[in-house]
Amino acid sequence: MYYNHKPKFPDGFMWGASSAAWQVEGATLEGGRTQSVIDLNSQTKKPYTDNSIAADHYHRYKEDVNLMVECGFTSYRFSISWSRIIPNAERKLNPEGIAFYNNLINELIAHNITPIVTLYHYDMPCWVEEKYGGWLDRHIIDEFDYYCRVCFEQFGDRVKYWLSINEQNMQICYGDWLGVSKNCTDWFRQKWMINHIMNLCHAKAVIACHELVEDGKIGPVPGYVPIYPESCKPEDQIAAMNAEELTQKIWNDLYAYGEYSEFVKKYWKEHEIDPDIRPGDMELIAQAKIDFFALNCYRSNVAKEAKMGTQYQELGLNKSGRKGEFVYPNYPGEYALAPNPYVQTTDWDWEIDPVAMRYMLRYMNDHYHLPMMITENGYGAHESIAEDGHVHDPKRVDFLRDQIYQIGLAIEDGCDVIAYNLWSFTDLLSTGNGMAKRYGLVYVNTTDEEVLDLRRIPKDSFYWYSRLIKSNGQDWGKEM
Ligand code: BGP
Repeated sequence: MYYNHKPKFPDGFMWGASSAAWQVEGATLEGGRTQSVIDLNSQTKKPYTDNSIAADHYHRYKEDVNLMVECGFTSYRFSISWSRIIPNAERKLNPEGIAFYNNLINELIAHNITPIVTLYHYDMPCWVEEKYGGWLDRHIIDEFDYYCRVCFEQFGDRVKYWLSINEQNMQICYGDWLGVSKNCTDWFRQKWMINHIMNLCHAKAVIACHELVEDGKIGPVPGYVPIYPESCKPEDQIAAMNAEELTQKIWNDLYAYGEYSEFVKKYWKEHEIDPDIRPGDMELIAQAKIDFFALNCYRSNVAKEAKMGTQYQELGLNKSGRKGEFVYPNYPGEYALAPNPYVQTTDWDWEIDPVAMRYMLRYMNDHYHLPMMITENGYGAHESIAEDGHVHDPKRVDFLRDQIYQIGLAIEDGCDVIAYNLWSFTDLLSTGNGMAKRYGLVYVNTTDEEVLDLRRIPKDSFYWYSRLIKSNGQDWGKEM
């Protein structure tokens, strides 16, 4: 990538990183926390370690915040663990859990780091699941509303940026992988009921935030994967549009406009799907006006025509970290995905495509005209400590430089971007690959096979990022 000028980032642009409670905290059964469904899910992903220790952030949050300060962070996006706040069905609050987040928030604020807090990042408490059998029961909407209100009441005096549900679209698209499809007998149809229930949870969170948090702002967190047509064949373009609808636009339209799009209504009709929309639901959704979009973007996709009558093929994620194991899906009559010959890939076959970042920001700006913040973007890799005691991650530096540069170009294009929070600050557990797939600016000394001393070692990318953010996006670390 060649840079011919330095784009300007706005004053007050927030620079930081991201995490999720279940992937970073550990201490899953400490401090009054009870188990969540994703804890159990993580135990089944062998040969990878589970999340019982993770990066041990629960015990080392002060050390972690000190490192953020050293790096120059002005924001930190993390999630609250529902079962740490409300550990059981009696709805009794857990003072130790509340104290943990109060301490973390106070520590951040004391160092001028703005907390950006996700309410739900894949971690439904086991007690909710036991009581209601999972996401299909509408009682969850009230439980979630209660939990969100507790968070707003406890932390809303200091936390002004809130995020509702992390990657609802991905949870619906990859239900098995993220544990949402548990207890479903007909996932193809029931996922749309669950999706509707999640939309109602999201709407309740938005409404409660505006009611309870003075100057509070809240937005959803879609997982965004730009989709390019494989060729200029018109049918490939329609396939790309279908893929875009079925993996992200359906969700974003609802968040922004407060109603289901004609596309999804037609899709339900064609497939005889009843999402179980009840009187009053759409009024509630319409009332929930979001303040911004928080966007997670790692990679891009290529779509091509999938003719009717061709063989159905489900998408297969690369779960091993051995290149070439991703299975491209074929959904007859809708779309197929294909490799992109113009980009490199990671060991998990994720496309390394910085332009996707600019594409996403332009697309979202054009469609929704709302401020945006990046809440995830990063490079997952196999890594270890080098003989000199450091961790050298030149590919991550290249990845981040190229991605952030494209954000700068999107800002020049007119996009209102207010923050960049990469994934992740310390190494933490991957959704399916334990510690084998590392994303951190800071190495955490532990492995899937053995729990080591968990000491923190800033990687080369930490120092590179630090220079960039302390100069508000001017010091790129090499000649431009
Ligand atoms: C996002 C999730 C994160 C995170 C990231 C990387 O979709 O919001 O929780 O894990 O992806 O994914 P993975 O850990 O599978 O590489």
